[in-house]
Amino acid sequence: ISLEAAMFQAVREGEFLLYYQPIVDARTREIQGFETLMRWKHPTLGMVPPARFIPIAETNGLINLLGAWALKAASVQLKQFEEVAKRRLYISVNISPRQFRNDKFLDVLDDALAFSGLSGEQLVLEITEGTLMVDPIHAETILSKMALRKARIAIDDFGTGYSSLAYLKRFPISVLKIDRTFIRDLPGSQKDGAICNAVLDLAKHLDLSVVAEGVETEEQLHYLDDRGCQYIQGYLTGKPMPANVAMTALKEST
Ligand code: G
Ligand code: G
Ligand code: MN
Ligand code: NA
Repeated sequence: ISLEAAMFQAVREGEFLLYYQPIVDARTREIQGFETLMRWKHPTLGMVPPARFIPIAETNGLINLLGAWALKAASVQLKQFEEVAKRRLYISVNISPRQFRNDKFLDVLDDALAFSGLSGEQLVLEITEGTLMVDPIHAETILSKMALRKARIAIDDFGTGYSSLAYLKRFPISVLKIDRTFIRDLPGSQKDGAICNAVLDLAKHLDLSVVAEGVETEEQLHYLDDRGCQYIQGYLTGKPMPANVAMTALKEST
């Protein structure tokens, strides 16, 4: 059977899981929150990477079902993380273009918040520049409704999409996630360094938080910390991990 057909079966069989990657304070390395990353554990194919199944789900619409489940399950999971950590944390969830455009999206968001008891500020929704640019007028409406619920918006893969900086002025955005392609060759690459500095400077003046993605070395972390990047996400400070492993990481982080 095709991968697509297998996905419908996988939903019924409960083969989709959520992994969590720590987002840490660059200076203290204390875990501040987690990005939720979907995984598919197929009985014979093993772990199917999201790069293979998300585009299919985006095409056939299954992303709406999977995404609603992820948002709710991750919100509930965050409550358990907070019990272990005994402090406030946040959860970041990727929202695909099709989910963002879906009429039911705000209901899905309200349902996740009500069911989990999280407050809106504890939820970060990661969208790409492309998602915003498909239909900026519609995006503005949806984003302002999300802002009413206090959910925060992060621009994922910042700097890699086709967009204008004007949207940073127009839309209620809280977080920029610097794409890992700009981090990979730090600290050696002058060009990447200049881009990171420019993003950090822009964020500072617009009062946005910055998360550097794909940080794999101590040198990269120090370079970013020295330039005022407050939050780090990457293999250096934690790979995407199952919830039980994330709980152990939290116990060690607090
Ligand atoms: O975990 P990994 O780095 O393999 O993820 C690859 C890509 O899949 C990420 O860039 C991310 O945007 C996407 N992805 C992972 N989990 C989710 C999810 O729950 N929802 C959506 N829409 N995309 C996801
Ligand atoms: O597009 P998005 O930012 O949602 O993608 C996150 C993806 O980046 C996940 O698939 C995750 O597995 C991957 N990732 C997270 N940290 C690192 C890292 O330090 N290095 C690399 N190469 N990939 C990473
Ligand atoms: Mn992301
Ligand atoms: Na990203």
